[in-house]
Amino acid sequence: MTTLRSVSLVGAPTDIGAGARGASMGPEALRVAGLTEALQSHGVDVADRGNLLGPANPWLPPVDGYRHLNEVTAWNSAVHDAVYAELKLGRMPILLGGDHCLGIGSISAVARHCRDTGKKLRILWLDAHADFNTSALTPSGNIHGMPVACLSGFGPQQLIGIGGKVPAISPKWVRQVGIRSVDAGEKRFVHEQDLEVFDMRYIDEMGMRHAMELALATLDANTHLHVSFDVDFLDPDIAPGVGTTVPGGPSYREAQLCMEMIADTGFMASLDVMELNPALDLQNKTAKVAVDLIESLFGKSTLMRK
Ligand code: HAR
Ligand code: MN
Ligand code: MN
Ligand code: MN
Repeated sequence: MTTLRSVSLVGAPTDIGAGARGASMGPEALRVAGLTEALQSHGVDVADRGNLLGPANPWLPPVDGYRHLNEVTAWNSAVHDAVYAELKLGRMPILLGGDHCLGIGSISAVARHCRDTGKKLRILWLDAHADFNTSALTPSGNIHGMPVACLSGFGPQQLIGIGGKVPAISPKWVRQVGIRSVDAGEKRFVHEQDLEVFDMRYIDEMGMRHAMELALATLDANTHLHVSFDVDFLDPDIAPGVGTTVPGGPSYREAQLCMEMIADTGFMASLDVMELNPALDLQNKTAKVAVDLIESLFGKSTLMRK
C-alpha cells in the first residue's frame, strides 16, 4: 500500500457552478461528520488547511451559455493554487467541495504536477453525470455540468487556461463510473470524444467489481491516480443530500467495493469530494456516508486482506 499517508484538507465553500444553493456548506458538514478523526484512526497524518476564499454567489441567469463565469474562474484559480501547493509539498490534497465545477481547478493542478514529475495521470470520475457539457450543449448554463469538457480543452479560455496548459488532460485518461444522467447533446459529445464510461447499465450487467477492474486496469507505479468523487454518484436512498439526485445509483455495498478496490491499488494521490449539499440532507446523513466511504479509500476494510 503506497497511498500517501499525509493528507491536506482544502475546503472550497461555494455553490457557484451549481443549479441549487447549499453545496457551499459541504466542507463544514464533512468536518462535523468527523472526517479528520476518521482519517487519523487509519494512521493518516491530517492537516486541515481551512477554507479558501472567493466571490459570493450572485445567483444570476446564464450569459452566453455560462452562469457566473467570472466567479467560477476566481474560485477555480484559488483551488488550483492550493491543490498545486499541497502536491509540491508531497502531500495528498483532499478538496472538500463545493460544487463540481471546482474539479477544473483541482485536476488542472494535478495535471500540472504530473507534468512536473513525469507521472502518468488517471482520473476516476465517480458521478451520476458525465459533466461533459459545453456552452452550446448545456441545458442549464451551470458550469458544474462542464468540468470534464473544460479540462479536455472544450470551454472558455479563462477556464481552460487554468494550470498553464491547454488542454490540461486528454479524455483518454478519464474513466467515468456510475453515470446515469447525460443530456442529449452531451451524450453525442461523450461518444465523439470516446470517453470511457462504465454507466449504471454496465454495472447492473457486469457488476461493480468488473467495472472497477477495467477502470483501474493498466495503472503502474508511475501513475498518479486522481479520484473525483461527486457524492451524487451514490443512490439517493443512501445519499439524499445533493443538489441533483438521480435514482438508480450504486448501493452502499457497491460503493464500498468501489472505494476498497481503489484503496487496494495504493495509487490514489489526490481526491475531490464534491456536491455534498447539507441544505438538502437529513441530519448530516450524506456527509456521514461520504466520510465512511472516504475511510474505505484509506484502507478501512482490510480485515480479510493479507
Ligand atoms: N447535465 C446537467 C447540466 O449540465 C446537470 C449537471 C449536474 N452536475 C452535477 N455534477 N451535479 O455532476 O445542467
Ligand atoms: Mn507527487
Ligand atoms: Mn459531477
Ligand atoms: Mn453529479
